Amino acid sequence: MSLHQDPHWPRASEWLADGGREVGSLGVLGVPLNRSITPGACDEGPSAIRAALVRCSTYDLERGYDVRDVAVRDLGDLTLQAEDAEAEHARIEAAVRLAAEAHDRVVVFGGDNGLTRPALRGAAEASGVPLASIGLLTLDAHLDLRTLEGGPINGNPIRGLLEDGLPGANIVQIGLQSFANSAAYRAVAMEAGIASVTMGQARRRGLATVVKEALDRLAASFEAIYVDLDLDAMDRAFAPGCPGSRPGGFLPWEMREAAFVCGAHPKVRWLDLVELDPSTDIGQTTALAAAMCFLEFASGYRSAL
Ligand SMILES: [Mn+2]
Repeated sequence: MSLHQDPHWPRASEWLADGGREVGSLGVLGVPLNRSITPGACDEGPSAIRAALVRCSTYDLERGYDVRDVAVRDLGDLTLQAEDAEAEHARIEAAVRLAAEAHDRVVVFGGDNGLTRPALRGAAEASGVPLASIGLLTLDAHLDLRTLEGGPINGNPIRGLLEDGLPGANIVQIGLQSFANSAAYRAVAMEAGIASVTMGQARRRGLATVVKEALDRLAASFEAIYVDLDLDAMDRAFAPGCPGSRPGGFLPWEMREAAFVCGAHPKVRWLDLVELDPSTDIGQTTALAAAMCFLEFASGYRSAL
């Protein structure tokens, strides 16, 4: 089946492939990391997000921006197969550092959530400021503070970053869910001074509102902000392609709004979209949500230029 071509309906996939116009500088890197606690196919995540972009246009009708204005560069996907976790992390860190040196903003298509640790480290190196000056916002159902014994996995990137020297006071976690975390790891978060907004709190106040507040608070103290957008913060019905999604999560429109707010914030330099496992996705539901969060982030960035 050949794709319908319409010069009056530019596809987001074409924008990503062609490079856009001249405003700003956005780099996109695929990181097909697949070391989940739940065995799966997160390594197919980057290509699934790219495939979903074929079904999206570049026009943000809601706000009047066209992301085609943004200069984008697709840096392709890292090769990670047949390496141990430490070697993979080193490759991810180096690749994100290069991407962040060359681009004003970087979006990473995951890959499981384990990539957040080396990606943030690489981004921080590129920015030339110490970890202590980097803020981290996670949109995630989970604390991701599991113990590091047994090596890095998708359940311990935040624990790893604490270990690396990112102070807990630099971290805000939004979307934490009941029955998806443990008291022991909640205590680790409290002890480290990590701020949190639970799913219920975010729902009552509005996700976009709490994200904006968190970013402004981090921006007051830190030089640059990394956003880890774990798609499993979404409701299970809208994220069947995430092993960790549960009933009661955010709705896709809330995640999209939050992604726009992040893109529009002057200190948010880096975003990852993680935990998409296309092998359990249904009708591209999760992949399309990921693709649209990416486009919302790009539109937010466009709005701020
Ligand atoms: Mn996570």
